[in-house]
Parts: sequence; structure tokens; C-alpha cells
Amino acid sequence: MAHGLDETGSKQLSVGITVSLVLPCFNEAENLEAVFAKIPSFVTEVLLVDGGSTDDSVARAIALRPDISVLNQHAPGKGLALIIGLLAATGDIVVMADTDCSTDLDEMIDFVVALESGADLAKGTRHLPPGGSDDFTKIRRMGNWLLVRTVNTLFGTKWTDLAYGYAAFWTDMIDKIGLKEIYDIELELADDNDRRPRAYGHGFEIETLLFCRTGWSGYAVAEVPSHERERMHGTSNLSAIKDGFRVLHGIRNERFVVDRKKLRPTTTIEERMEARRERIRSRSADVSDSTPSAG
Ligand SMILES: Nc1nc2c(ncn2[C@@H]2O[C@H](COP(=O)(O)OP(=O)(O)OP(=O)(O)O)[C@@H](O)[C@H]2O)c(=O)[nH]1
Ligand SMILES: [Mg+2]
Repeated sequence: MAHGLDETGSKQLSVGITVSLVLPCFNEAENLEAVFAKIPSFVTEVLLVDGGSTDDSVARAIALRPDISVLNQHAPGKGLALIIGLLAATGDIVVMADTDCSTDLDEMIDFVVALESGADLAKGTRHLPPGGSDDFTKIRRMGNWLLVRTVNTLFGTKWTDLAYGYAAFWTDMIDKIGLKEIYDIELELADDNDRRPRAYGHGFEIETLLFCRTGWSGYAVAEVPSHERERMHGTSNLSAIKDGFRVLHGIRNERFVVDRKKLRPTTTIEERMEARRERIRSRSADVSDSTPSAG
């Protein structure tokens, strides 16, 4: 049986696997109820990273789901929010999704199954069936197409999407791709009066950074079809032109500046998968050994 699928082809997760969900949130109070309602039961940890919301997102989140962890960021940017959440995640797997109802949490099982089937990172794609988008304007569609072409040419990938924020990692990858260093850089540059992130990796280029760095270093990246919805309530924080340039800068940085030799895997994907399965198995065995039997 392939890991993640049983004999009938149904989606099955490893017994005892833990899954963290990171939700970046900036003024999404009205969307939270619908987002939380779809969090699958296999999620063991929810981390909501608040970007200084001026509505009652945080209070609403805690009221709806008292077991969540709320983290704060001291400078603006979706990228920084995700980095904070990814660094704090404790699950075997960490999933990142948006908090505006655009990423469908019913699809999360597909990302986890893709990882369990043998990938280090599973990234969503709106360009493979049955994926799609209700949220592409002409300029976003064209911009994304151009960016995907550029990445495929420069990185030798065959990806169908790039700047889409629905993805999942084995959590052990977070250390391997140097996110802590990105977190530490120039936080002091962020100006309180300006909501635009200043430091590299702290804005909407985060997906480019994560995906290109993981793939270019030599780790296994899978694409998972996903259907992006329009945000349910509220307004976008993205500026197609300005953030498009941040993504371009990210592509250049990841391809020509970051030293991938330092990030190269020292094990094969098969060895990494076996180590992950063994870690989950032995933790589950420890738990069942320490559980008193009935009677
Ligand atoms: N914590 C935090 N979250 C942010 C920040 N900026 C955006 N987000 C969140 O990141 C996710 C994506 O941002 P959006 O504004 O929806 O960007 P978008 O999806 O490109 O734009 P739309 O298509 O209009 O939804 C949402 O869940 C936002 O609440 C920020 O500075 N800090
Ligand atoms: Mg959105």
C-alpha cells in the first residue's frame, strides 16, 4: 500500500501523525467562523498569527476556538507571519492556509497525503485539474503565468503555479531551509506607520522563497490541485504590481544569491521518509505503552 492511501485508494493518514495549521490573519474577523468550521479533525494544533488586526479577529478566534495559539508579529507582512507560525509549529506536518476563506480546508487531506506519499513539501496549484481559481483577475493570471515560466526556466522545475499560499511541509524542513535567519533579519527596518514589509521574505514573496528554496536545494516538491475561492469578507492586502516585484526579487535572490550548497540534503527522500515514519511509529508506541489498559 502506498503511504497515505489504503488498499481501496481511500485517503488514510498514519496512525499518530500530528498536523499543525498556520493561519496568517490581518483583519479577518468576519471570515474566521467559516474558516474554523472546516478545520479537519486530524489537525492537532492551530496557530493563528495576527498581524496587528484592528478588528476583533483575535477575540473572535479565541471565542470560536479556545484551544488555538495566537501569535503576534512585531513588524508587518504575511511572510513574516508565516515564518513565525512555521517556526513555532510542533506537528510532524505543518500546513499553511489563508484566513479569508479562499483556501478550502476540505482539501487539506490531499496535501498531507502528498507528503506521506513521499514529498518534503506539497504546494497547491490552481492550474491542475480539478484545481482552479475564482479569484484571478486578468493581471493576476498573466503575472502568475509569467512568474511560473520564469521560475521553470531558471530553476529547471515543471511547476504549474507559484504565488499561491496553500502548502504543507514536513516540519523538519523548516530548519533545513534557513527560516530562522530570515526571521532574524532587519526587523527594526519595519516602520510602524507603514504596513508594507521592508525585509526580504516578510511580504507576499514568502511562497516564492519557500518553494524555490526547497526545490532548488534538492528537496522533493509535489504539486496538489486546489481550487481557490474569492475571499468571503473584507479587502485584499495584496498589490498585484508591487507584490509582483517582490516575487521577482525573490526569484532572483533564491536563484542567484542564496548559497544552495549549504542547504543541500545529506539524505535521500527515501531515507527522510523512513526517518519520519519511524519517528511517528515510535512516538505512537510510547503513548500506547504509557496508557493504562482498561480493567
Ligand atoms: N498576520 C498577517 N497576516 C496577513 C498580513 N497580510 C495579509 N495577511 C493574511 O494573509 C492572507 C492572504 O492575504 P490576502 O489579503 O487575502 O491576499 P490575497 O489572497 O492575495 O488577496 P485576495 O485575493 O483579495 O484575498 C490572509 O489570510 C490575510 O489575512 C500581515 O501583514 N500579517
Ligand atoms: Mg486572499
